[in-house]
Amino acid sequence: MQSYLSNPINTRSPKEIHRILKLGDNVVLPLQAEPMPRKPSKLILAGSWLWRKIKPHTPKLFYPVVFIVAFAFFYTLFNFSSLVSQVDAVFNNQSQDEVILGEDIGDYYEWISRYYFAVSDKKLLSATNDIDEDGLANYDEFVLQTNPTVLDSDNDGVSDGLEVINQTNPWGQGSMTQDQLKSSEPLDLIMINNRISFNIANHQSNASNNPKIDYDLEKHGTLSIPKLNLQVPIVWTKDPASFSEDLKNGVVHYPGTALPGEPGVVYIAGHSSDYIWNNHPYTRVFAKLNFLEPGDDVFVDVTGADGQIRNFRYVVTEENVYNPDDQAQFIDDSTAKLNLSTCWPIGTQRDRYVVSAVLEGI
Ligand SMILES: [Ca+2]
Ligand SMILES: [Ca+2]
Repeated sequence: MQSYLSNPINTRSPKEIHRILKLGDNVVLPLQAEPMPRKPSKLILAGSWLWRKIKPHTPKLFYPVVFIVAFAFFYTLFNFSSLVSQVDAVFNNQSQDEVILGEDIGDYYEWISRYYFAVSDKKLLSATNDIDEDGLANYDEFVLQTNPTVLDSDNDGVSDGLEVINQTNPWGQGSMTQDQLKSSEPLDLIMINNRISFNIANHQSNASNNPKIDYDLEKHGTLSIPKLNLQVPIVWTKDPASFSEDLKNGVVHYPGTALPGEPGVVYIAGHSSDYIWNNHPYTRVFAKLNFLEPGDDVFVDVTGADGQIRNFRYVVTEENVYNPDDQAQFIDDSTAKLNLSTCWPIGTQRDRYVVSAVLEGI
């Protein structure tokens, strides 16, 4: 007889095991593990610990909690718009300076405070302000490390702004150094050029006593040059800071220069080129200004304070090339003159090409 030992139990079939143990053939042995007790999470432990601590004090805490919740509710209800504007200010309302300066903002304020010790006038210290009227905004001066309080840092008779346009060294003789050239690359030369001319024109006009005709300068004028098949809005600019924007809407009249029909020089500038990323209809509006000849007609429309449109006819007399800061292009008290101006040669900011016309009247 075969012993159990010679035939270990683990080699037998389940049916055989059932027979030995006197179990039925179809019995299935229950095989259920005891469920493991779940360990409470740290959060629940912390919560229950806190509750044990707070529970004896709940009657005392009830009223303060109700008060805080009610206060928060009514504060939000009554101050909703101001809360929204606060949040909006944090996320959206960056100042113009913050946008221009970006991560340079700390370095910029540290730099300009060396020149304006204990001055906190934001307008004076603003990145777009041109305190010394050399055509370079404070941020341009920061980039070039020129003095924002001095028009001509090296005292050679050429303003810092004009040195930048001419690519000469604002701190000494000769051309810009390689470092200066590299620093000046991101500067907006068109804007610098416009500021230079604006500042000169503004000084000129403040000194003159031209009688002023009452116009509605909120409404754009119109410049028409039949020979160039050109009709374009005239924006009566008030501030050099808005030059770049105004030039996207037409040609600009320099504030302070004469108005149409007045004695003196009506100075109007337009683009002959613009940066490639400035995509607007007036990027090359004055690119063909040099095709005008003596005797050609130029018409200017302007709206009077009474709402009536007045039309003036000017006739071309001469064409000249000036430096952007040459006062001669803004001064002529002998007659009523219109100067149409654009940057020259095309694609550069070096000079101003100026077509002059005198008032004929119609
Ligand atoms: Ca300046
Ligand atoms: Ca200089």
